[in-house]
Amino acid sequence: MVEIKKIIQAIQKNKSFIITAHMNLEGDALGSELAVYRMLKKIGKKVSIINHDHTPAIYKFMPSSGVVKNEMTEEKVDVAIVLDCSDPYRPGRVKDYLSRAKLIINIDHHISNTYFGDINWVEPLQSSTCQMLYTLCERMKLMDKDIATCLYTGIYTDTGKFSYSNTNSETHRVVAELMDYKIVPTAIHEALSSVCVPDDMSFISKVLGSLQFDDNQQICWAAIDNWVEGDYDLTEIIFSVMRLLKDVEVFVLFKRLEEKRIRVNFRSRAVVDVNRIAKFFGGGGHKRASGTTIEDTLYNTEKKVMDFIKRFTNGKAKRI
Ligand SMILES: [Mn+2]
Repeated sequence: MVEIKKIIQAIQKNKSFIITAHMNLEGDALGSELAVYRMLKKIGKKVSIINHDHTPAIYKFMPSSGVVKNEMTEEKVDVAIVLDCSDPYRPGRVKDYLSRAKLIINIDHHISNTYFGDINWVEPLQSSTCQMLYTLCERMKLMDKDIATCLYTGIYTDTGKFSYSNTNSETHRVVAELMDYKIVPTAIHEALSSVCVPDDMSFISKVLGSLQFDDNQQICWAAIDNWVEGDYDLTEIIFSVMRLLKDVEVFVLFKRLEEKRIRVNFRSRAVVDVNRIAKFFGGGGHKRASGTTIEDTLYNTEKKVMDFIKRFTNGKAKRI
């Protein structure tokens, strides 16, 4: 692994760093950022985390979560470390700050990664960016309980609590090592499982009441015209209920963020490559989880995406 060596050298040689990850922060993005932040702090580097979005409430239990900023105050910085991002647009507004860095390090596990950095460490077979960072952290001999807590959180969320197909023996070996640092998995599980407030429940029930299906009942979707980004991200909750449907292969959520700005999330159970579907519409991600944002009305977006998926799967998602 030549890239990991280059990254360690770049960290040792340079003094000031910014860290960022993708918009719509989740466990792997934040866990990666906070782990790298603490690693760099431990060896005396000047470092800040800058994100497009505010930190969702459920992740505030992570050590150092309070240091995250939304604006960059530094004029120049030696290195920008971009985590869990398949392309340089995923950090949203923070993309404009990347030119203030002399060097960009791209660490990611998305198969759709565009190798946009000066150093690109990309491993699509790894469950999460946090699983990759475990190796970096151990090589640098910087692991401690707080870093282990952040890394465990990212692996836990990106593997759907160790249930998705990206979970392999290496994932469990890494988690076993992390547990040796006396992290408290039950507390992490509790923090990540208490994920909404009463108002969210009625919203979720309306979405579930509006689910639509293709003729073969293998594709399930919902078009939501009043999506509000609240304290809690309801996307995964809704998908987790949709996944209870036997024999459904593809799950899609259309979320109207603005009149002509629709976030589309794709999930598949076992067969359909939803990364290819997202890519067709300018997005990306993984084979089993991907997304894109489309500048059009909710009605038009739903129609063109669903037409495409039905053609793509030939009406028989199981046989693809
Ligand atoms: Mn990830």
